[in-house]
This record gives sequence, structure tokens and C-alpha cells, in this order.
Amino acid sequence: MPYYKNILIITDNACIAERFEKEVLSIVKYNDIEIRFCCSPFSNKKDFKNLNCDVRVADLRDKNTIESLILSKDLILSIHCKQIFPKLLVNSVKCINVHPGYNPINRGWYPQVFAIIKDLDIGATIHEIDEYLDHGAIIARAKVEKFEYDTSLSLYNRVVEKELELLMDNIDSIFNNTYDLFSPEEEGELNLKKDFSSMCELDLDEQLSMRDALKRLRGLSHGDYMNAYYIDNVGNKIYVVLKTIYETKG
Ligand code: 0FX
Repeated sequence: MPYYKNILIITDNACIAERFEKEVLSIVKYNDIEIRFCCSPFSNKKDFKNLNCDVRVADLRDKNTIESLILSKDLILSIHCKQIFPKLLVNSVKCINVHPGYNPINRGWYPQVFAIIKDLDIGATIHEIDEYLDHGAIIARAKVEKFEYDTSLSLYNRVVEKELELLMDNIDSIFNNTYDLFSPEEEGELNLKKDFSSMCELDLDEQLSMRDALKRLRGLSHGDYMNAYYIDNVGNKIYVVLKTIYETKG
């Protein structure tokens, strides 16, 4: 008999939600639990069409939604959910977050970007949610390797694999409430969306080493996303994407 019976998965990342459903939920053996999926109002429900279940929208700014979740759910698992969990919710229902960073070193927005630019360790964390961002007691965490050729995209892909691995290893203890907890060693490093945005504008007169310039560009290069840019002499933006190619010596 699992400890939790009414579980909500709240996510804004369709790719990870699909992999969670296929690779992680498929190893859960219980029949007597109800697992529902929700996304936030900022997501497009159609992005979740490949999930086997219906995905509803839950707006965590709405008081009625919060009251209804408190009454109907006993566990909420956040997997890349872009909404802030209100204090009332986290104090009333067990809420657990899967974070694409190694807490407390990479709390907040786009952890791998800051890990490359500021030369920080990186990994994935599953933690209980408290009222502060990516802050609660830790259930499981693991580091991933970071290489000098990594861009945001290659490092992010490695982190996502680690998140799914941690979920597979811990899903039983999470659903059964049998996991051990430990506190983060310190408050750590918290980066917000505005910190990311402010790094995207490149100042052509900034003096820095080539190593640091490359770190900045690698950290801001993520596939087709247009992140880093500078302004030309007529005021137009010129976007910069760095591509690295790794060749072994000899
Ligand atoms: O779902 P997610 O991978 O995760 C993000 C935050 O990184 C995470 O800290 C937070 N807990 C979660 C709720 O939201 O976000 P995404 O799919 O929007 O972006 C994935 C990566 O893509 C991101 O780490 C960096 C890159 N990216 C994304 C956007 C939208 C960019 O480089 N530029 C962008 O404009």
C-alpha cells in the first residue's frame, strides 16, 4: 500500500514529462494510486499531447485552485514547473521539486548557464519545497561532469539525464514517504531570470580574459536560442551563438 494516493505531477516541460511518464512511472507497481498531470497557465496544453493522460491547467496564483489542491492531493511533484508554490500550499500538502541544478550551489534559473559562466559544480536535486526558491531539505542529489567544451545545451542534456536517473532511483521512496532528508550545507547561490537576461547583453568594451569570454559565450549558447547579443553602431542587435567541436589529441 503506497503512503500517498492522490498525486499531482505539475510541469511545464513536455519532453521531460513524457520521459517521466514512460521511464519512471512505468516502474511504479501500485494500482491503487491516482496520478494526474497539470501544467501552468503559461504553458500550451497542446505541447503535452503525447502524454497518455489528460493534462489540466493549474494556476497557483488562484486561491480556489490552491484550496482545491489542498483538499484533493496528498503529494505534489514539481518537475520543471515555472510557477512559485505559495506558502499556504507547501505548508498544507507535501510538495517535492525536481531541480536541474545541484542544490544549494545552483538554485534558481537555468543552473547550467551559471555553472559554466561562474565555474560552479552542477548536477540535479530532488528536494522538499519550502517557501523559498529551490531551498528545502534534500531527498537526493548528484553531480554531473562539466567539460571545457560544454555549451549550455550539452550540459543541460546531461543534467536532465541525471534528473531522470534520480527520479527512477527514488520514486518508490517518494511515493511511500520513506526517504531520508538532509539539509543543504548553506544558503548557496541563487540566480534569477533577470540575472540571466542581464548577462545576455555583451559590452564590446568589457575587458576580460579569452577564457572568461568563452565561458560567457558557451554558457549563453543553447541550440537555436538567441541569448547573447551586442549592439552595433546603428543600434541593432547582433546575436552570437558559439559552437564548440571537440577533437581528441593525436
Ligand atoms: O524546463 P526548463 O528546463 O527549466 C527552467 C529552469 O531552468 C529551472 O531552474 C526551473 N526550475 C524550471 C521551472 O524552469 O526550462 P526551459 O525548457 O524553458 O529551458 C531549458 C533550457 O533552455 C534552459 O536551461 C536554458 C535554455 N534556454 C531557454 C530559453 C527559454 C535559453 O538558453 N534561452 C531561452 O530563452
